[in-house]
Amino acid sequence: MQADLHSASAPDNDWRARAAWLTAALNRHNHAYYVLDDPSVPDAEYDKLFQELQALEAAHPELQGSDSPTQRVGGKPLPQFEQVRHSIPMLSLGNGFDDDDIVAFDKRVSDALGLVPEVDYACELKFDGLAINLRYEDGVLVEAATRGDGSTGENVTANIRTIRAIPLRLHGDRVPRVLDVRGEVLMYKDDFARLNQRQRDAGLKEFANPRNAAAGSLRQLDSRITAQRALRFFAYGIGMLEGVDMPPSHSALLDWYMALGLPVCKERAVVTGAAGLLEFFRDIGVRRSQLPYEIDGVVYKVNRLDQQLQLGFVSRAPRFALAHKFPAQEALTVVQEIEVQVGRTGAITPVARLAPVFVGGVTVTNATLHNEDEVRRKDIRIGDTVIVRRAGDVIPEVVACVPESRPADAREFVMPVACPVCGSEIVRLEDESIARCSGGWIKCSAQRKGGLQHFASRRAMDIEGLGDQLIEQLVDKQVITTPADLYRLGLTALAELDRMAEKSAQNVLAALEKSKSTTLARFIYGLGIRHVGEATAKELARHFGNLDALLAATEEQLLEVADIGPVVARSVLAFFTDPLNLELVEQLRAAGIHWDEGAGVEIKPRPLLGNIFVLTGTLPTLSRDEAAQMIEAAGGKVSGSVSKKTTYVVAGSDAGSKLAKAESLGVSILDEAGLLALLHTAGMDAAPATDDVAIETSDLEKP
Ligand code: 5U1
Repeated sequence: MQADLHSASAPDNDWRARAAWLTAALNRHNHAYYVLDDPSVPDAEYDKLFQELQALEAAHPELQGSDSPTQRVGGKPLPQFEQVRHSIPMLSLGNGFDDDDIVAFDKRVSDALGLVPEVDYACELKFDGLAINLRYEDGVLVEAATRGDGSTGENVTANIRTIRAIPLRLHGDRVPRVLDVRGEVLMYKDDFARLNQRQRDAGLKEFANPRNAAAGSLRQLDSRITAQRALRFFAYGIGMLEGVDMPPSHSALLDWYMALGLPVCKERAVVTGAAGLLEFFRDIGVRRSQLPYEIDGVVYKVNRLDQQLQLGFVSRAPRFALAHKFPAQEALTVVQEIEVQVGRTGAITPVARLAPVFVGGVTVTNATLHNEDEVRRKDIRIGDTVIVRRAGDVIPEVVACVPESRPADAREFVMPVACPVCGSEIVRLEDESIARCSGGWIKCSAQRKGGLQHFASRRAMDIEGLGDQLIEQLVDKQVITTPADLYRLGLTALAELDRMAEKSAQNVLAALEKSKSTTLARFIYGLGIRHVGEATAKELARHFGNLDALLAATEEQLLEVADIGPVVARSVLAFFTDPLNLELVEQLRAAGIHWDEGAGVEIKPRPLLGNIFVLTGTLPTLSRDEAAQMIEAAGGKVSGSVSKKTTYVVAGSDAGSKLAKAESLGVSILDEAGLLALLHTAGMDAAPATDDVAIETSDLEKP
């Protein structure tokens, strides 16, 4: 029976049937969300079904099939990845960079096929991710391996099973005996930004780009960490196939994959000849920045399988395929001036004004230099020739200068003493890398604009139609000063702005009204408290449950919130003790901003609060990062040096001077087993926290 999710006739009297129904329903919802890109139920509904299935499986473990959606949460950490030999090697692709390369490719192909004047090609995207082989036997996912060197990869099955886009069981009536699906694991740009925000909030290292984040997430020995990372997958190739005939063309293969329930990217086309290839390339190039994931080019494959076989291979790449790469995203240009920009927290960022240069499809005239120390470290001077990099949508940055090209009159950057916007003094605290305008948002319109733009942004109050330029106008014309003023705006004031028709003004007012119904987490995030990113705002909302409890929180109480350390706690406290901020909060509440209060106060246990640990030497099974995560999850702090304040030194093999110092100071010394026992006694699960550790990943998987 194909029971409808919402149907009252869904079986619930018989637990076995109910579990089967829940499994099917959850798998269907995963497919709708991750493969069809068309969610079928709200998240809360999905969670309810998921929890019901989990409870049923806990009561009747024999129900827990390997394709159950509950099996995507990750399992015990592996000591290492096993090696897997690919039955058919995973090949790489030849590259083309300009129109001539593509015309030459098409000519090579049509000449080799003889008498074929115009060849049909399947065109698709070249994802900036990690190539993977998925082995399905009788429709069940049995093994997943990285590309590795093409012949041998690593067994990452446990991690791959956590990716909801990947079906654990294939659908339909043409399920083969054996199928190797090849494709790419990647991370969407939005998910990458959220992950890095979480890394920042937790004081952890950020990932350089979505590809590194995807690679780092997939190459985790602890699949519970992978399960926390939003990874995606697109299928684009095939290895072994048994039990079903090979489809006659590449496009038919991808259609079949879709029928099997595998995710296939919808950005694909079948075109004819070199002209068709170049048209596809240009079309994707124009839309590249709007795609939700990063790509570094497109891929062309001769569409007909018999023709592919006829063409064969050269060394490790097929003759029938080519990657057409986008131009390099780095370029050389000259720094004409270095000016400073003022951010919403008053942060002063040096910005290089550049001689216009074409990088990765756009003309760049400005690039961030991050902060004064970076300018000195990279030794960038006005007049220098520099390398500019543009990665996806990220603000272009100056990577390095070319010292040989430095002119004699190159000038050093001098940090101004006064804010270029409001004239207030620029100050830089001793232990901070960032200089700031001391004007605050009352005096400094740049901070006002930044704060309002942040408040209205999608992840905060999500006020649609209230864009950055509109806010700039409203501030410049002194129509608004604070976020509370937004809710006092009327049709006349808005309609008087440049380029604002009455209909658009009405839309903005409707969006403002809609934004009043929000969540506590969005509201806290929207306030723009320093060091409070989205993840911290969520933690604060979850922990305190209502705004008044947060407003009344002491520093000690703030420190009890998961992942909040002294710097964040002091920043939150300072924000909520400033009378102007308190008045703003009250005005916003009075304007009608509301959320569901008292969603439950969840206080995570922090049994090791106040204990300082130092890790030294190599532990037998845990990495230092893992041990540190476990300690911090239990409320302990990890320090780099031993002192009288140290509570425990955790020592592994080859521990050196830190161990000796601990002995001389009489500090308690634990080995790994001792640490695990301590965590166990403290009631903490002896497993690394599933939160994030940024792992430096090399370009291991890239052909
Ligand atoms: N889209 C796509 N990416 N990609 C990468 N197709 C594709 N095919 C590949 C590779 C390495 O290889 C086969 C042509 C062998």
